[in-house]
Amino acid sequence: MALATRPVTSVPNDLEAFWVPFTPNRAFKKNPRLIARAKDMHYYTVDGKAVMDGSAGMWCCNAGHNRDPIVAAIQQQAAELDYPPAFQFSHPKAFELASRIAALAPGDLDHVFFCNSGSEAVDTALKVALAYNNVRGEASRVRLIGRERGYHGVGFGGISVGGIVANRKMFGTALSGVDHLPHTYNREKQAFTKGEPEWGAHLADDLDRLVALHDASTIAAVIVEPMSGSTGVLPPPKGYLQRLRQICDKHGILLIFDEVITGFGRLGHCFASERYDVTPDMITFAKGVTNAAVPMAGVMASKGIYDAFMTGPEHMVELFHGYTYSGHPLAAAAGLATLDVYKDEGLFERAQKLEPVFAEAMMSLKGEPNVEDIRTVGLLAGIDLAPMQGKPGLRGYEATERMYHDINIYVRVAMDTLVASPPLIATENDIGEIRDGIAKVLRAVA
Ligand code: PXG
Repeated sequence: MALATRPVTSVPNDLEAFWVPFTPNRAFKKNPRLIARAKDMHYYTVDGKAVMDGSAGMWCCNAGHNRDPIVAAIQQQAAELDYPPAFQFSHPKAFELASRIAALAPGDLDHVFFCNSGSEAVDTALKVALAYNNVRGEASRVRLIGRERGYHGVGFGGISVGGIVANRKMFGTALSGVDHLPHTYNREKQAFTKGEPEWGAHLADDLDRLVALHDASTIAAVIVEPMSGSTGVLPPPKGYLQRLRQICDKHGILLIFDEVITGFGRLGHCFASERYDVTPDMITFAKGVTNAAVPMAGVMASKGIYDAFMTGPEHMVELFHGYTYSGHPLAAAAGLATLDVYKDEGLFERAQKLEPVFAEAMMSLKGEPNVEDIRTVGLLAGIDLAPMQGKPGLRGYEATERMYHDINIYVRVAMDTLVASPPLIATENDIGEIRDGIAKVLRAVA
């Protein structure tokens, strides 16, 4: 039976128990937005409407939804091996996937530590940075540097180095010894830029200021998203990441790229690191690695970092860290099938080819009501809307409601910014449809 004509999942009659994450629960439960199923570019709501997915879920279903080879791989794995112990034992597919990811990684990032979410990957990378400095005899390097407007998940490590105020202010002081670089967005200098803005590389020099303040001997690592996603798509200014790399090298500071969003094709390469020709010491990834079909994330570390731990008695654990579900068989199977789809369908190259078409389509929304800025890079666009007077976030929330209930399109909204990041399988027609859908939404909330 065709997907859209199958009977729909029933609507639950009690929405109270589920505390919905990052969602206004009372408003949601009065008028819920429930998805029953998905295929390729579309979601299908519980009452059977097709909704164009303009954001690949939450930047994660890069190959489109419910892809047959990925579904089959998960089904087969579930029947074969549900779970082996993740510590002191493992299973073949975890090794196979790690090798495949290492082969895709830039430079000598040859080792993969598996986690289950981007937040865990970030906390893992920060812990590895601290522990690495211990094992190499530089235990005084305890400070971690993040950046304003950065999003690194919701663990205590991630919110500490992160720079989104609402995610931090309710949760005490989190980690101590953290400092932040300035963010790189300046509307006056950068408004309506396609790709990386010309202005702003000098902002990386602020790391020199932090080194002067704290001394390099106290700083373990700098973590940044090569392109800040959650805060509304802020591509790095031209030359900024190279400069950050140089300053880190000068002072023996590790550089971590959080590629949870940018990994697996979003910017037209497997990793943003490739697009910008800057190799960090660690990369965190999640989302696209399994096309979001099973939760999985990880950290890629350089050979130098991994080797530094491989000392001491061989029967002893080298890094006291890991998760029950690190490298879970269902995730590993989904990951292997996903990497095959990316390769067989040339989806990263496809994203690269579509970038100018997508940028043009998104920029053509300039002039629609309340549009204050549009930024595009890869298959990503951030569209800032003027907030309603005295009610920041309300226009954005209304956009989320209207698009689901009336317009049959979905794009992610953060406060008053709309973010489009379509699956990499999108056709030029799909991009046109997403563009027109967004235009309707903008007029509906004018
Ligand atoms: N780092 C980055 C750069 C992220 O974007 C995380 C870490 C955390 O991943 P987990 O798997 O713990 O959620 C993220 C997640 C949005 C949005 O629309 C962004 C994320 C998640 C949900 C929504 O801005 N990014």
